[in-house]
Amino acid sequence: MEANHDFGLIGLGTMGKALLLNMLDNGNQVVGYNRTPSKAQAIEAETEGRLKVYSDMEAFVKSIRRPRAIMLLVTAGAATDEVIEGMLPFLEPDDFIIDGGNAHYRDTDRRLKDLTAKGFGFMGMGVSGGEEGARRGPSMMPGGTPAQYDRVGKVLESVAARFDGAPCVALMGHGSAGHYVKMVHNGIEYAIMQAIAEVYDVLHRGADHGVPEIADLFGKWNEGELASFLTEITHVVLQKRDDLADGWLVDAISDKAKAKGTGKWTSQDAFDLGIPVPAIDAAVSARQLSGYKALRGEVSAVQGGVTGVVSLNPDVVRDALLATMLLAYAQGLTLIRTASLDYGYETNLETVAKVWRAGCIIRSVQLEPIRAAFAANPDLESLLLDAAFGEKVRGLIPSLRSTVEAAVAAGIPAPVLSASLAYYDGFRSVRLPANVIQAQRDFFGAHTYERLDREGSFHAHWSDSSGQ
Ligand code: NBP
Repeated sequence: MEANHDFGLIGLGTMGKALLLNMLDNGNQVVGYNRTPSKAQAIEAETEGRLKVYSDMEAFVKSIRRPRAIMLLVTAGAATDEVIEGMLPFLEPDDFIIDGGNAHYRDTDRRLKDLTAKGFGFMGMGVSGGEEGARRGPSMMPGGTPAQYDRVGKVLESVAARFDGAPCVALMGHGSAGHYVKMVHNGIEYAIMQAIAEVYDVLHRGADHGVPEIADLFGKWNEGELASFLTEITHVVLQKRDDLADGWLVDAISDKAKAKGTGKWTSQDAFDLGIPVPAIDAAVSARQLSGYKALRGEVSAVQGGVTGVVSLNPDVVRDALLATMLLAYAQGLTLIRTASLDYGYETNLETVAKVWRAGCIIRSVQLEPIRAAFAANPDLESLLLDAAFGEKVRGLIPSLRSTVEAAVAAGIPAPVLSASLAYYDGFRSVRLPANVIQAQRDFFGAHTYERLDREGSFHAHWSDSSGQ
């Protein structure tokens, strides 16, 4: 059989099919594989012979020129291992696999080690933008070596989203850096989505604004500093009428949100690294709490429901949302910085902000100034230390504080807005009450404490502290 393709893609589900069609449209010699033959045939029929799609792995692999480059877009976890195992017998030295699924970065580390030992190349790559992004231009976050990137850079750059002409794909660093950056991208996504939902709740339940009014606000906000993919789609979502009943679709949708785990992984890894990302933690918990719909009903029957009223100028709420969005980026990027140092990724944060400016779910007009902040100081430990970013956040904080105060007073939960404010207040506190924690730990566990006025570890005999 003649090998007449340059790039193969396995897994033509939502993302894989869209990305492969995008590659095809951009002049790449690509070939597809899908496990279920009927889907493979349907895609071939749809593309009227322009695309070959196999469901025979050997024939698929052999149709690609050596050394081969094959991308996977299958469900993360066991399915990815299964697909890799299934293709190994047909691979030859120097063939190269790119996993574009949402793999956990530790799985990527493992696969990289295993496949390198077997003489194959392997790269973990985050892909963001959903189906529409994959079809029209995603943001892509590969990890690996410059030589590996060179092997696939051309095809990736031909399909990536563009910002001011620059493709939204670049090397995120060594090893599993690409999947790490994608994981944190998703963590930030969780925080911003939840913040938008909280703002909706404050306006809807608290301030009695109707769905169309809130839709108009999001439309207006999307023309200014809040312009972002998530603001834009919220504007569209809130304008959608229900096809099955009277009213707005959003009112008919169950208030239980599901999750696939990338937000939780971000929090878990941030805990391991000792980096606070409280907005992401709060967003993960909020989704989990939303799942307890029946229990919420029972507790509400016993404790009473939310009855408070919020009186706020919508511009204040807008600024609260913008502050929260900026603080979510700040938390996520500090986490990536630490992971890069601890895991040896050598990630360039300017490059991360660069590829997030278009194509991905967390794209917003705020990412260009963030890129500029890291261009000016690549080692910036916190965006709050950048003069322009810091000044912007400082100006928005009174609005965030008013919004959180109003939500708290009304009994409307706003966990991400509140956690973001506490993050900001925590970092601008020269003195925090952790002295009390140190004292308590020393009291019950003789864990010792440090002092402000001298070096060393100290232990107090607390039980004889009768006033001395
Ligand atoms: P889908 O569920 O739409 O498609 C999954 C694909 O994996 C199908 O082609 C399926 O083949 C294939 N597959 C599975 Br499942 N098990 C397989 C196996 N054992 N052997 C061979 N093929 C197998 O997922 P998707 O939404 O396209 O997501 C794909 C990846 O991209 C995931 O890792 C996801 O986390 C990531 N991602 C998704 C999005 C998004 O917005 N959906 C965004 C960014 C990243 P079949 O047709 O035979 O069942």
